[in-house]
Amino acid sequence: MAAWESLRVDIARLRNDIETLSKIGRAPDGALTRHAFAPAYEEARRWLKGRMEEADIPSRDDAAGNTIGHVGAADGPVVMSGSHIDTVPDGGPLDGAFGVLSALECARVIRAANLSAPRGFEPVAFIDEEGRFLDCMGSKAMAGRLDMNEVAHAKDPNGGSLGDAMRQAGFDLEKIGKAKRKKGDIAAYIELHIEQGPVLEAKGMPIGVVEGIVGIDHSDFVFKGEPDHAGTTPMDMRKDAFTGAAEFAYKARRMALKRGTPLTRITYGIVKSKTAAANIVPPEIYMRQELRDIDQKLLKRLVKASYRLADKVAAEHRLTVTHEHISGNTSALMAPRVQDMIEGAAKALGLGSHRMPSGAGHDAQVMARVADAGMIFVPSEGGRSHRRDEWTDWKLLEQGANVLLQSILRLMHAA
Ligand code: HGY
Ligand code: MN
Ligand code: MN
Repeated sequence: MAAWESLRVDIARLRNDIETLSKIGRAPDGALTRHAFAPAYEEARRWLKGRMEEADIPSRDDAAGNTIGHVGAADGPVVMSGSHIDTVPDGGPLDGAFGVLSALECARVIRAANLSAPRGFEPVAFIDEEGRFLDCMGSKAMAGRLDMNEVAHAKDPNGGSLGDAMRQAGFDLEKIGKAKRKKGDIAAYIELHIEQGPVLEAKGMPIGVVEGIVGIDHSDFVFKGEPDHAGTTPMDMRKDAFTGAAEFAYKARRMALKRGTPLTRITYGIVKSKTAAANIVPPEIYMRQELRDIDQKLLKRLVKASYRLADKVAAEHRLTVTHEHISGNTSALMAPRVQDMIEGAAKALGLGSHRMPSGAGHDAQVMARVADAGMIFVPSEGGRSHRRDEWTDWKLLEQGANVLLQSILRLMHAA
């Protein structure tokens, strides 16, 4: 047995980091929100770099705003691991943060062990995984997969531009292309994450080995009618944008259930009425549609079908509708050799594992386009995530972080 096989994470140190980071961006009402490039995010970034500095781990921010450390071999392809430290609005303390802070903990253990592995290791915090501006923006920049048209037009839900947000945080949108890493730079990418769903807990399984990650499409719809008096305009003489939008959402859901797979998801998480008045027939409704599936071709067909359905429903309601693709993520399979390594590392630690798909999007699906990629899941309490009571027991977090450490070490020593 190689000496590195007995290395383990320090859960007290990792716990301290998770608890500290969970206070950065926490409002007095308890909501935890760290949007990419916002002041709370930049405070978290400074704190993270400070933690690396304390552990003697050199770190840098790339041109897109990703934060990257480095330990071990100075040259050649690296093994990379991380996730994101941005959150959804009023999000949980573990989504993304657990993966970044576990990668940091692994870097500390590897740094202290003074390994002579052939490959170096880089912990990373990718910017804007949650898509304040663009889903997985940081990993897309690193993998050279940014759509520059989307970048130029990227706005947050309040209309703020990506360029302005980057400038305020000390970055330059014009230089974002410089974040792309050279081909062959990254030998493998591995990400540890909470499952964010109920499967592992229900199975009583401590470790999930991700086989593939769903593709995601975000599209905007605007239904337009007429702003008439809500009391005097007879029901059959209105052009009520909300009624059309609501019928569309209901029918699109039915269509996705009928034509999709068990992994198809359709969600309208942002719906806004232009007139905020109870006594005006709503003239304009904006909705963002999110569609997901692991079958990328089916996903495309469903998106197109939703556009056709919107046209049909709008016409039936004497409304107009526009639909526009905003951003997306391509589905990806995880590399079989990394899946095997994760399974082997779990087994060596005496832990059972379960192979499964991911219905959540992750930076790993972008990195899979330029490196052998893999993901480790730990159970989520009650399957809860994207909410403030998202949680996982410390013991399970420790086990997941040790599987990550041992998988990284295997990858660093692999030929
Ligand atoms: O939306 C997602 O699936 C991920 O949490 N960003
Ligand atoms: Mn998330
Ligand atoms: Mn996440």
